[in-house]
Amino acid sequence: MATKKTITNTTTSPNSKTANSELAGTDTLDRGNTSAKLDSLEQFRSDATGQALRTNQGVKVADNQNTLKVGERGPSLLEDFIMREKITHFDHERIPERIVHARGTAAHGYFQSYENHAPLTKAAFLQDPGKKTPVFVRFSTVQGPRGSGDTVRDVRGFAVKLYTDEGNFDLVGNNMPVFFIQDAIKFPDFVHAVKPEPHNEIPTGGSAHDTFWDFVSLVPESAHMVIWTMSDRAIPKSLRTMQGFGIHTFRLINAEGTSTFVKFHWKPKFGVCSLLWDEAQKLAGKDTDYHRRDLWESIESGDYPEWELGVQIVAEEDEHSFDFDILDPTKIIPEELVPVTPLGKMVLNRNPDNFFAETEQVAFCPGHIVPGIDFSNDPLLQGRLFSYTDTQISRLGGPNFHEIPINRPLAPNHSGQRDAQHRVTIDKGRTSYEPNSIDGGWPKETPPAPQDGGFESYPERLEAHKIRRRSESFSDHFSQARLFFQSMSHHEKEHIIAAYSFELGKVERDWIRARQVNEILANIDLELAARVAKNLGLPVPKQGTVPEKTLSLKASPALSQANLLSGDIVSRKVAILAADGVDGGAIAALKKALEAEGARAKLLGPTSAPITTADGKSLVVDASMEGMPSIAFDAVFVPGGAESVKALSANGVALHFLLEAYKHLKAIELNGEAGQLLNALHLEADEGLLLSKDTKSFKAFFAAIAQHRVWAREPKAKAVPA
Ligand code: HDD
Repeated sequence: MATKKTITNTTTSPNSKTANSELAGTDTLDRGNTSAKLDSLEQFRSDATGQALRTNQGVKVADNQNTLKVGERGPSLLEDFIMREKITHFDHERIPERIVHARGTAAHGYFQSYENHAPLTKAAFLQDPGKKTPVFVRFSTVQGPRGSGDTVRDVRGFAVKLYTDEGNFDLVGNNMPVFFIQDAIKFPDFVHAVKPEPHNEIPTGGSAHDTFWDFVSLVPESAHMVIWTMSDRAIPKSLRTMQGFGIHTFRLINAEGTSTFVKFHWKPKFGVCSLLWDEAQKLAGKDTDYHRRDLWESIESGDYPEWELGVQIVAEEDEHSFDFDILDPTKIIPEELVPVTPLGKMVLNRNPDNFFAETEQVAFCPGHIVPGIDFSNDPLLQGRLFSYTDTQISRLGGPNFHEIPINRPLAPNHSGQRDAQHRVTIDKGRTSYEPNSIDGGWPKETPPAPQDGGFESYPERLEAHKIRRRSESFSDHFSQARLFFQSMSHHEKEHIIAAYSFELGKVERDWIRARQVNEILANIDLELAARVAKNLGLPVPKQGTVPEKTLSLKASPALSQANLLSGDIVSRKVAILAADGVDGGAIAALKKALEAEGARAKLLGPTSAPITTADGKSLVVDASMEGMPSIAFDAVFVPGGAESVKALSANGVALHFLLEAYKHLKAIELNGEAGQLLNALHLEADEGLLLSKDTKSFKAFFAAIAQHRVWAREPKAKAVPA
């Protein structure tokens, strides 16, 4: 007994102060408001509240501290079934991570149709505007392992599972509308090239390495997708500020059996915007979970991420009326040619209860469709239909992964399929075959809609030779990459040039750099090729190697993020920098104005200790300036108050905070005496660095925040060492 007492005393109750501060300490950027955070953490423990600790066989455990031993100091006994069960289970806690898209985060929500889309599709979830169809959405990066950073330069997965009344429909897309390859047989080659190199498993979470650039410079069909990954789209500000795309052309089928080709689009309510490369790199170190945390916190605080689902519709008879093939997954249909028709909205309003059970075990498959939706012959999609179920068999340990709660359809499933590893259902009765006469023939086939809703494939008529060949209509690899580049705003073009220069600068082999510049970039755009060549010290190419095809469209404004902002400041985060002697009235006025716009403020002090205002009031700060760096905010406000401003002028952390926000082109307002900080910072006011005398109106400040960045400042800000 004596031994047990000693050891029990050294363990820490999960509700003790030490345990609580350890939990709070895992939060790299946000150490403010610990008790509120812990309250919200408690809900995730509730299922064991008031329950005895038991073994998996239901036996109550009397001692969870000590192995069964021969005497207090003797060897442990093999008969200790409690210890062995615990360790055995622990030893097998990990399952294989996804070969791609391993790093992810997810949320629950619903989809609601705007109206009855019966003329387009018989899919029930697109018919009744009153119906809320549950969804589970998993966002991911592609290259890095499960523990890699959120803000790396990469494609983001955007996988949506809709639990419709007619079965699960998975729309397994990305935040970019095209893909690297045209045929699924090239997927393992592409993935082997982009993944960390096999000899030293470097780099984690990025594509700036030889094998990736070797492959893409040899495979021109990747040119269009690679320019998207070199653009700001590959460093989204948040998961809720990304567009999503189904990429492939699909079919929608109505009750009369009419088929229409469609491309799926998700448009975010919060607008489309990105990090700057310097921010993305810093965040990858300072807060690996930056996107995960933002999604989680936005849902907890009621800023529900929302997207509009739309489709580009192409009638069957127009299949061949474009200067590209609509079956080619490396091509977009420009929105200027076929606008997006809105179908409904998706809202994410609930965080998962358990990461492993839901986010890790969810199994998506592009082959999960419902009546009213069908595939096209896109050869990439056709291959995907096989790969996803196959991968779950090793990842989730067998073919019964559809029984895991997060994968279960809401619609009942009586398939006659039986047994196999991890079978959970206790199938009753004696028949597991069809037809049968013992169970009255049940379960029976269902005739297709419009009567009863059995799935029927679109009876497309096909007549051709069995061959391994790529269609000639898939052979133009550069026109749309050029269209993309030429549709960018000035700053977006500059970022693309910088990204190619950065990535290729990390490539060790000269011939790979040169091939990418001469055989890929020069065929996209000569200015792009010349600028990158110059940055790499390579000869500037005079012309491309492939004759340029003239497209009917010169630019597509819908491709530029500059045209995709939300126009408001809802859920934007503003840092207020203050020290003792601050003008408390200015803080209150700003907070009130931000609240009215749906934006958020955090008060940051020199340390985490409360500060005292000029009129003697004590203010609790949300964090210290070091604890929550400027990269976690959209804008900065410095209130007046002579003493506070004097203290900030002499505080290196505060000055760095402001310089970094300036460098990252954020809106900054210096109020009252805080205007004096301009001298200490050696900066000049501009359209987003504002000086204000009073707090009557924050109109100019909020307008600058709504612009997301002060782009005009970018050339100047590059010279600022922050
Ligand atoms: Fe894939 C996962 C998206 C081509 C094979 N893919 C995966 C996920 C997304 C995509 C978002 C993560 C799903 C989740 O969150 O669990 N993949 C795409 C898109 C593609 C694409 C948009 C092209 C348009 N994928 C693709 C091809 C193949 C695969 C051509 C194989 C032939 N993808 C897989 C996979 C994964 C996967 C190996 C890994 C884990 C999983 O499926 O469940 O089967």
